[in-house]
Amino acid sequence: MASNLNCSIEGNKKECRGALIVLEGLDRSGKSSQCSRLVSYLEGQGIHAELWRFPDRTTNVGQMLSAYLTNASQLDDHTIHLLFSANRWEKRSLMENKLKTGTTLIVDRYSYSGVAFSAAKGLDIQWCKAPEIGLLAPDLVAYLDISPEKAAERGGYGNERYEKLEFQKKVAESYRALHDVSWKVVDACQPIEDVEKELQEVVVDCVTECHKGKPISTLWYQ
Ligand code: DGP
Repeated sequence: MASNLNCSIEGNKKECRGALIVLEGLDRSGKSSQCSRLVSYLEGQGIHAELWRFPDRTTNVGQMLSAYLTNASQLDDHTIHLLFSANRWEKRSLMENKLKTGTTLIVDRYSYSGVAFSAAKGLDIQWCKAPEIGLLAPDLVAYLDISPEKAAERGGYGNERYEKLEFQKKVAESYRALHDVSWKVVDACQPIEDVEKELQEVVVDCVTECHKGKPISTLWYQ
């Protein structure tokens, strides 16, 4: 089955694009490890995949975000929200090119983090969603589900701005308000290999659908 997914675009005959797959969840839910594992797995199956993450701290905007997250700078909540969104917008056309030329993107956080973290501060959820309109819609959102308390037990948080139990509880509430039935919710408290296996199955199905020509769409769905 895997080799059938290895798409060839020779002669531009075969409809083939990569999938946009987003992993979301609280801090310490295991997203980053699972994203890396997924990319290795897909590559092993002959599916070209890249690991992406937001915020992308390498750009000018990303450096402002990094300074904010490490408490080196202070910014109004609305301002930082728009900067997080800008950080996704500055990558939009590259993402689209990658997808169209057959690369599957495994993305560690996306617009859902943008909305969940700002709504957790009390900003209106519709206002938070607005700047994300027109970004590429993921073909799959996988949510690594863990309680804030359990996540906090995992080796502790670092020193960044949002890594506090009380705030993570509010983020969890925002994710609950934001999620819909299309999300694949995975119990992140299972052994790491079980989480990995569950993700592999849905991701391969999603990549297959995209290779068959599922159109690229934009946010938001509803
Ligand atoms: P990470 O590099 O995944 O550890 O993310 C850094 C922190 O930034 C983490 O606490 C989650 C938060 N974050 C990620 N994306 C966004 C966003 O779009 N908006 C806001 N407000 N916070 C975000």
